[in-house]
Amino acid sequence: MSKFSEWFNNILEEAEIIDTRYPVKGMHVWLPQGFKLRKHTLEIIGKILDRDHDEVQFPLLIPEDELAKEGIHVKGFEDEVYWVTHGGLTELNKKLALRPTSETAMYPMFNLWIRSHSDLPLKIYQTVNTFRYETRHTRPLIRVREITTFTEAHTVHTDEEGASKQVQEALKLYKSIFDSLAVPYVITTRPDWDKFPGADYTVAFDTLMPDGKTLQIGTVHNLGQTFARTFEVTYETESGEHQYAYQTCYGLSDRVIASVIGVHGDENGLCLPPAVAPVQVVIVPIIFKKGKEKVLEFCRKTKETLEEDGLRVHLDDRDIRAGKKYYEWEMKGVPLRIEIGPRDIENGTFVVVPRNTKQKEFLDYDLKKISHMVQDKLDTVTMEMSEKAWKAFDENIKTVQSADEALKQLSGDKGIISFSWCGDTSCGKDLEEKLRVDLLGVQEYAPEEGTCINCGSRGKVTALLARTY
Ligand code: 5CA
Ligand code: ZN
Repeated sequence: MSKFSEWFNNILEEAEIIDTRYPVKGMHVWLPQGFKLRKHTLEIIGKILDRDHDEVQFPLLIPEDELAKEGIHVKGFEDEVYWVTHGGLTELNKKLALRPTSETAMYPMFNLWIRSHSDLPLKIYQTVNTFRYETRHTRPLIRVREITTFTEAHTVHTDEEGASKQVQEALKLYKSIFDSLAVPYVITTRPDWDKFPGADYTVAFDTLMPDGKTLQIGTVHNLGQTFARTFEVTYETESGEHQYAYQTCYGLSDRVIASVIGVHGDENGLCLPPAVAPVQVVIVPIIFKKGKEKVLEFCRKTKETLEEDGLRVHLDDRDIRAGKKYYEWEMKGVPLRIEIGPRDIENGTFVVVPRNTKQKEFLDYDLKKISHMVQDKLDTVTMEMSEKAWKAFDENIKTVQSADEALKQLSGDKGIISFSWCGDTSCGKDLEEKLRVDLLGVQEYAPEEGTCINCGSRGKVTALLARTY
């Protein structure tokens, strides 16, 4: 196990995010702290999607014949599907699949819902659990067999332009989601051999874990008319013709939460962006025998005021050493600690310590202004976390001129490697095999210059490769 894997598994347990001891491989229990982190992450995702998508919910079970309808799609998922074969003791005459994703659950309904061009565009999403019998090494949140936090959006358009515009729109939405979480990313168009089964093309977001391996944290697929033809998703044009629609879909998973944990964490534990931290501010009273009640009174008033202004606050008034409390809340990733002691009250000050810098600072205590001041501090934390994460990320993208140079880089710090590629499938696959890496894909607006680092012919695109999760 790599040092990062060990850290990751450890912190999930110590910070009470999930319990991995559930007796089904790849399926875990969300604990109260983790569930809150998940809830706030979903709030961010939901708020952004709600701008122009409607939230819906489809059933978990998909009839075998629907799942099987789209040949390429089912081929991509056939070895990953869980099947329900019995109802009690009765064998079902039609097997039911636990959804690995919901195209084949939704599109037969789209067929019923969509009549005319005026029904389009249709933009919906749902957040559900999906099931994939992953054969590669499972890891909590990163590669699970029950994806508990699958947010899948599906859109339908009258024409090709509508669908490709929606892909760009989805990329924008996902950027703002990851920006809110201060998680850096690269966006690439996946090579053909790695696109979503049934898609015309797939655009993916990848971030970097501290061990130098990338993690795919979101994908946007242009489905073209493939599914529309299979499921007869058609509409009547203004002039009365019947036409196949164009579709897109895009999804996020538990990996978004894994990336928040992995990207920002440090040797002291979690470091959570304020937007998703279950507790945003912890107040630790500094108590001596004398004046204890007064300090607690101040702390309570502070908590009340901050909460009234919408912050998530915890007052830790346990009868243990303050140092022990600091250590625990740091480990849990609380973005800001407030300390109030008798001397602060005398001086009209209080102490703030941001989790990311641990730099102690004295501020003037004024109940009327305190929420504003604390919010300001939290905004600074977010900004600094984002800057730090992006800096580390950018430093780990290296441009190489040869396959040897790439290999050398991969044996050291790993990270993301940018290179000139001819774009040829057999060359790309050969390179993947030789270096034991994944070709992430082609970067947008990539310059057409240089020499392919693998085959030596003219480089047509800038591509990225990495060791991946
Ligand atoms: N229907 C499309 C769009 S929702 C779809 O299923 N796309 S997907 O297969 O690419 O999955 C969406 C995202 O889920 C991926 O970007 C990936 O980050 C994540 N994901 C896929 N498999 C797993 C898994 N076993 N555990 C955790 N996350 C996963
Ligand atoms: Zn080549």
